[in-house]
Amino acid sequence: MANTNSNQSSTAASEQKRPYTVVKGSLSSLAPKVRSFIEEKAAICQPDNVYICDGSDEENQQMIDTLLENGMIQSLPKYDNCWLALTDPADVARVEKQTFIVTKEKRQTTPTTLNGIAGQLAKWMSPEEFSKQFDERFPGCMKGRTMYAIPFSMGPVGSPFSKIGMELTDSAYVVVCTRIMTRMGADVLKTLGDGEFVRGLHSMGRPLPLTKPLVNNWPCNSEKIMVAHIPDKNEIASFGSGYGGNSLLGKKCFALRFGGILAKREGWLAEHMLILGITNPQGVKKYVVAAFPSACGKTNLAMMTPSLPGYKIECVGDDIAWMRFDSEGQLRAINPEAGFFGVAPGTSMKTNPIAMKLVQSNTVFTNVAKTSDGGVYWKGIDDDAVSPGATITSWKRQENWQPGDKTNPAAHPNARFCAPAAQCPIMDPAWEDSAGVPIDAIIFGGRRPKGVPLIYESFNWQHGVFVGAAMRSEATAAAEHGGGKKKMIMHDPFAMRPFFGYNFGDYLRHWLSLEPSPHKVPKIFHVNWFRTNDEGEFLWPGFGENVRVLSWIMDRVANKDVAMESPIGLIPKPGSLNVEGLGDIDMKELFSVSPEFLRDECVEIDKYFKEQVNEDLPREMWQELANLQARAKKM
Ligand code: GTP
Ligand code: SPV
Ligand code: MN
Repeated sequence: MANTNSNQSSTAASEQKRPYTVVKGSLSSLAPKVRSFIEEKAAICQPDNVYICDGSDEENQQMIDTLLENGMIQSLPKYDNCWLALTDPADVARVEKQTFIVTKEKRQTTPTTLNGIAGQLAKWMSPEEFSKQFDERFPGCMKGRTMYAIPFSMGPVGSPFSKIGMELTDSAYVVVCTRIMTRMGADVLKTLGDGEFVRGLHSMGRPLPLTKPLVNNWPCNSEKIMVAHIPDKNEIASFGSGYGGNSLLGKKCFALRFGGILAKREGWLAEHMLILGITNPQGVKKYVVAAFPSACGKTNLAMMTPSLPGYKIECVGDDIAWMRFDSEGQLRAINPEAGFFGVAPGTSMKTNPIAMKLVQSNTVFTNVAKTSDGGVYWKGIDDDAVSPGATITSWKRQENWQPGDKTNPAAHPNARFCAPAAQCPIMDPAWEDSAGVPIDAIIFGGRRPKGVPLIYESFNWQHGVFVGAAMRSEATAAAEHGGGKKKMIMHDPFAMRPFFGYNFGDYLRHWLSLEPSPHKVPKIFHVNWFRTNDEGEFLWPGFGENVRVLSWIMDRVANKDVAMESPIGLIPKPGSLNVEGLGDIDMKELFSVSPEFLRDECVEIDKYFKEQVNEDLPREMWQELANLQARAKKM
């Protein structure tokens, strides 16, 4: 008894000594590892308050109230429980150049590059350098603010494939969005017990009192952004940005970069892929995954409303897939997320009616425009989004914004909606099944205005891995590339360039290693919805019409004889791709592959492999490149 008492009084004494107040929850009720993580980071960041999140509705309301008070969000009374955040224009996307993996050896992170050329495939930082950069940023970074401790699960709470993380952040916006994007709250702590978890530390980097005024009431420190991953310590440290993948640490940092490292070690896959189920008019259902670079159509495909009668699409996930082979050798996928952080511009009842229905409630919009009757607006939204007489205020708060103003877009091109998956009208019945859904096809794709056909199939698994490795796509607004010009065609292998957590050469070897029996590896395809004519107009209508391509893929999965060889891969035999009712489509141009294009492409891939992967590139990839070169030569 005496012992217990003295313990209690010493705990009480040390709690008094703490320079911060625990305003919600209690440290003493936490498992030792969780508690010491919070205490250790709070001692460094020096917040005024510590708030341990339980994920409840009341708590969420408190966050919303805080954000309203701080002018960080506005209400959108046209909808139900929807909010608009407008950021500092210096903080609008992921920052690729400031994202690092911290390992002892550089080669664990980055492939060997040619003659010291800067690596683009995962940026390395040494532990010493990290320590220095950390000390320049984090000590005292939360002064005057509240540190929120968010327990979250990637994947359904308690499922054997799920993984738990804890994010400490000084942004209530991050709390609100993490509650949408993950399973978050008290249940997670219960399931975790004193187990291991991924440790995320995030700060906007604007302690109080401010040394200069905020822009747009949005705290950030854009000159000092750093998103660092320390796999050896299971830690992520993110500073200076409140936006998307920089601040919602469960998403790209945890589920892709750390997920990838674990997946390599344990023989599974963590990929930047949507997961969907497609049922054809005969009632056959298949699941496919697709990897397209950021802002290249994953969300749209995952929620597609098929134009062909009798087809049904159901959504499992729109951004990240965790996949493993089961004991029968069947590849199975789960979506580790619980929400969508989707691109708003371009979304309409015509292109993505499901998303339009999804965002009518419980949604946080970021950097879209607002109508005077409390609705949202962006480029490509339906005309009736603006009620008669209503005016538009742009994301930069420019009032009376006029449609047609091209210099100042209404919404930022990377404006996003953040909405709970559970309320998506076409979620697949198995979307939370912890066994995952069986995957029968893997699709790669990108924005290729020239040269690349609408659809082709790889000759085999090894060739498919090469197709992934050789992926290129037009740069988009989803990331700040640092100097990257808008319309540049960039390499984006597996749509993972910004998300590799370890050496890309090892990543390729991992993919190649998955082929042998008992694994039944899925067929691999490549699609391109974005080919244009000389006027720059899309040759393919896209969106709901993409079901025609998925239908051909289903035929191939069923081993139907509908493909023929071309130098780039297997393409549809004439008449096998259903284009009935599409009107004037230039099929010849859509499928043409010119020898000049293919030869130039080979030169470019060769240069990239040499410069960026060099000695680390698996021999099989050089062999596939040589095969492609040979096929191009014969044309
Ligand atoms: P991230 O969330 O950044 O990973 O992007 P994503 O891959 O989910 O891309 P998303 O589906 O949000 O699409 C990005 C943009 O491409 C939107 O503006 C869409 O309207 C547009 N888009 C999507 N699918 C198609 C298509 O089939 N054809 C055309 N022309 N545009 C499309
Ligand atoms: C992407 O860029 O691929 C996204 C958005 O899905 S973010 O969460 O910001 O990474
Ligand atoms: Mn993405």
